[in-house]
Amino acid sequence: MLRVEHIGIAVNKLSVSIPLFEKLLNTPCYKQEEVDSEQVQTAFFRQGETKIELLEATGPDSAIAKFLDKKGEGMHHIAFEVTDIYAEMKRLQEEGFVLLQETPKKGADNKLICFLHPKHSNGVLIEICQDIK
Ligand code: CMX
Repeated sequence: MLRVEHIGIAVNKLSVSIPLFEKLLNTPCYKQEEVDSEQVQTAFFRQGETKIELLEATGPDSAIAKFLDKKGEGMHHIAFEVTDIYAEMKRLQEEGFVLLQETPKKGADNKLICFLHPKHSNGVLIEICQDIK
């Protein structure tokens, strides 16, 4: 793992949380992007070497909608950048972690991504990601 690439935070309304995080971080939201496959609308902030990703659900079947229903707003996942996502998925599987995808999928911010089930990582949803070149 190279670094924490971003921290994902589930929010009810980006229209409320974007100005809140702009004030908190004292930096503008630099990008918003809808990810149809995940049924989410995202908003990104740079914070030094890492990013904050706010996530609003765009449909009832979204993982974010389910998370908000169950737990309410808050930290949703930590994403680690990797150099070779296929090799890292193989390594993590061999170490006993449970991958939520068999092959990487396209995520926000031009990335290939894969999630690990939180039940096998101390209740923390982990994403690994790699830039699509
Ligand atoms: N962090 C920690 N625990 C979580 C969690 C999260 N983000 N989301 C769910 N859980 C917990 C649930 O509370 C539940 O705990 P209990 O068994 O103690 O009740 C457990 O994980 C399993 O939950 P589940 O009801 O069996 O399954 P869900 O339908 O809630 O799915 C998960 C959970 C992680 C498998 C699903 O959310 C998933 O596949 N996530 C990956 C994709 C994703 O999160 N996409 C949105 C972000 C996209 C982006 O960043 O662009």
